[in-house]
Amino acid sequence: MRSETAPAIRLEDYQPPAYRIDKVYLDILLDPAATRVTATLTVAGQDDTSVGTPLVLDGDELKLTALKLNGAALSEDAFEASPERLEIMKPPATPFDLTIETEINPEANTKLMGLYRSSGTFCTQCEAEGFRRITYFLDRPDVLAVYTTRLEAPRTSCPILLANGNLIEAGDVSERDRHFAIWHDPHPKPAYLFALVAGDLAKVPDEFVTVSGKQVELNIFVEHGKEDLCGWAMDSLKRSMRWDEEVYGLEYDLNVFNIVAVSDFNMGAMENKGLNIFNDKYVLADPETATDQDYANIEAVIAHEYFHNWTGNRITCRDWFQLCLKEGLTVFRDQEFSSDMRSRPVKRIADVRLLKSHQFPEDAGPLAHPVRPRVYHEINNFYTATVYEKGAEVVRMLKTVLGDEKFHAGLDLYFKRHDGEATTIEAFLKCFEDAAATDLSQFALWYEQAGTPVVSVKTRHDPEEQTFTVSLSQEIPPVPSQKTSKPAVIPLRFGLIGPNGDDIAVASHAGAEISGDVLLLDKARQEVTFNNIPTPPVLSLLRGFSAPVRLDQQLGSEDLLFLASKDNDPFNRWQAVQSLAMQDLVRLTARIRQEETCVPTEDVIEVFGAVLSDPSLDAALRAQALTLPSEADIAQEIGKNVDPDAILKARRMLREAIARSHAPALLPFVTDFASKGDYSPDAENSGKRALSNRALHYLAMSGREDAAQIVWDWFATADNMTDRLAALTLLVHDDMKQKEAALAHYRNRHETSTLAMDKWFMTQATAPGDKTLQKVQDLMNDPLYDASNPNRVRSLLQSFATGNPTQFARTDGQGFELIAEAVLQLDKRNPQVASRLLTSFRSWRALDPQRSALAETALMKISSCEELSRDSRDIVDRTLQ
Ligand code: B3K
Ligand code: ZN
Repeated sequence: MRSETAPAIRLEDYQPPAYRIDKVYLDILLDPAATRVTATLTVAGQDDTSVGTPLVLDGDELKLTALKLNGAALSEDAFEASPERLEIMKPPATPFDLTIETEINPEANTKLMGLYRSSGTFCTQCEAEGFRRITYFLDRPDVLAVYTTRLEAPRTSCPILLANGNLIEAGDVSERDRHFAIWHDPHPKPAYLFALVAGDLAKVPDEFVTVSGKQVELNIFVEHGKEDLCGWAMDSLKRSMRWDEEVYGLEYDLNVFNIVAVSDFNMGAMENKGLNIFNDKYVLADPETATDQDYANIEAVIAHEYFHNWTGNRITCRDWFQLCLKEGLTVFRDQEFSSDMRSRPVKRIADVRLLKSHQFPEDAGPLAHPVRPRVYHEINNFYTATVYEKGAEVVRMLKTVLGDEKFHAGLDLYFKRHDGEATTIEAFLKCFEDAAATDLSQFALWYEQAGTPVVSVKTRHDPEEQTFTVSLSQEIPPVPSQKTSKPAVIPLRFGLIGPNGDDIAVASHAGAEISGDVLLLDKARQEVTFNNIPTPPVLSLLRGFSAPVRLDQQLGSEDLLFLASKDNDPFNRWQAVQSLAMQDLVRLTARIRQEETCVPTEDVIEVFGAVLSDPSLDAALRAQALTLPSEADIAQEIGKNVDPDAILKARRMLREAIARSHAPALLPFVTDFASKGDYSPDAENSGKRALSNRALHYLAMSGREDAAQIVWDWFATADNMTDRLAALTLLVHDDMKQKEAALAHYRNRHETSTLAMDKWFMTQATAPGDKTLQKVQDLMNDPLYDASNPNRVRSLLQSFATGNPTQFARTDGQGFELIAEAVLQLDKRNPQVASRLLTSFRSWRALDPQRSALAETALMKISSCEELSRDSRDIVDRTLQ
């Protein structure tokens, strides 16, 4: 016996709703175990065809306690109610008010969807389908209503009462100690953007004056005592608001913008209209507990949620298939914001690293799906790297293909034409077609086809004709569930580099459309010839990673070395260093597997030395270039029959060779680029810290006798979390003798900071070495471990499954078993957290036969569970497909 797979929902079956809900009045009496929700919905038939159509509202684990139509109780035979649906058989033909009373138990809500409690605070998460856990509703994004929310609770336990929109009334209720607040949101919105928060929280206030002079009250609400950790988030919010005005002409549209930080949250944050709710990990920071990466993430997530106010809230999705309409576009916007705030090339490298490490494997495995999927069983499983990150790449390509001016004209038209609507990808693309007078039907394939295209390149120089010919082809590797694929439009930013390192100006060419430095590949095969090229150039292709493709260019090490030192595109310089390292790592892995002796090539070692001390590169860029491809990256490159142990050995071998060769040079980089005095999380200072810690990472393996001492001192004297965590990671991952002392020291110092302790759990879970499995098991019994807190589960189990390839894929199968067992346990409590953890099996077929058989056994065990949630059932079914 196994649980049933939920029915498939298909894009092609989309039908507009028969009814509109124009207004919603919610009266919510908050109580931890028995909250009473009275919803009055103003409902009207969409048109004449609705007459006589039953009104079917969605519910999820609901208990109906009363029901009235236009103020009169409905007779029992006029409706049918179950926890999952409420049907009014014959609604009136004219607009009517439906009053629904439900009783819910926030305290017992462990799924963290709908109304729940986090550390005593009432909060909500309604995207995608959580509102139906609060009241019966047409819970779909194309039903837009104006919401008024009245909240009532005891003043002592819940002095703060928040909902969407502007506060219009507040006061005491005659009953002792109770008070109320009424919030009104004038902007019609889908139910997934509804939010409320009630509890005893501290308020960090500020304000913002919009470009047209409107004063906006800004508040961040946090647990008492954490007020001092909100400064960076508030600063990021104000910069985001200004940036959206300056770059897109988009102004904020309510009197108040509230952010609430909670510690139990299924994902990063949520863009509820006027009331963003955040995982506190993306709000709270000080140098003592947050790393530079945390600061950068906070800046990006605050911006992302704020930018949703227009891309997502003012213009929302018609149905959940269009999720990338808001997510891809908003990720693109937050990436651009961070690029403007920081270093553009460094941000681009970080984004591409993320795309390649998260989205490429998804696209190459059983969970592959198009940026706009056509079918789903559980929508929560589609908040993926493909929808978000590849979705953002598609918007970026649109900009590259159209050019800045036409791209912005298209977006302006989109905001004008669709404001207040729930719309589609087709309507979005039509705005660019109209604004740029162009045809995007082939470009639209990026939304339809799954799989990462492989672009193959060959070049040839003819000295007599003085021509340089580039032969290009594109192909999408086979994707299960996708029978055929068509050639996409692939914008390839490029340069032809002459011997002195300068780009050659291209005077004349034939065979493809080239605009500026962008070549458009839009056929399966294309040959482009450049004229008047007397000496053979080096082709720098896919500059800035102008398209989410794999490049098969077969550059020799001579060309890569040339590009690594000469390419004036910083991204491709970084890429050349990475490609050199990757080639060597793949070669070393194969040798190690064959038990042949091998050593890293001198080229790679030299290029790392050159990068380290190249003053023309900024520190952050150097740190990025000096970071070897991860074990998972190498596994992906190898693609099949993967042996994670051999990869780990190869990677350590290369790291050690680099470290030993450059041993004398390393220490000054550690100390010269170290933080001095005042901490600032800005691009320059965090870049310096990144380089100094990268140098320390090599120094630890350099063979210096005092290496361990230097790392320990670095740890013990660090005055910020970035340095402290970098050293702790070395002590633990390199199994240095002071590691236990360091872990105890860290725990002692940070025991009261949940976010800092998440790092402590993660560091141990990702340590290579066969003792880690036992360690993870022990940590699951640590008093600080809490299986009900998603951040803690992710810091221990998700980081083990995704960040510790050799131990997750142990040849005794115990790594897979541990995670499978954890998935089954978590699934009963919180299906979203469980199904996310389950996706860590997605590359199981690429492992060697012994390991993939063990993974399959673990997956089968999950699959045979009788009471699996819809979320986990969907993932396990597709993973085993
Ligand atoms: N829109 C939310 C994600 C909701 C996830 C629901 N399972 C956060 C964001 O993308 O901004
Ligand atoms: Zn988003």
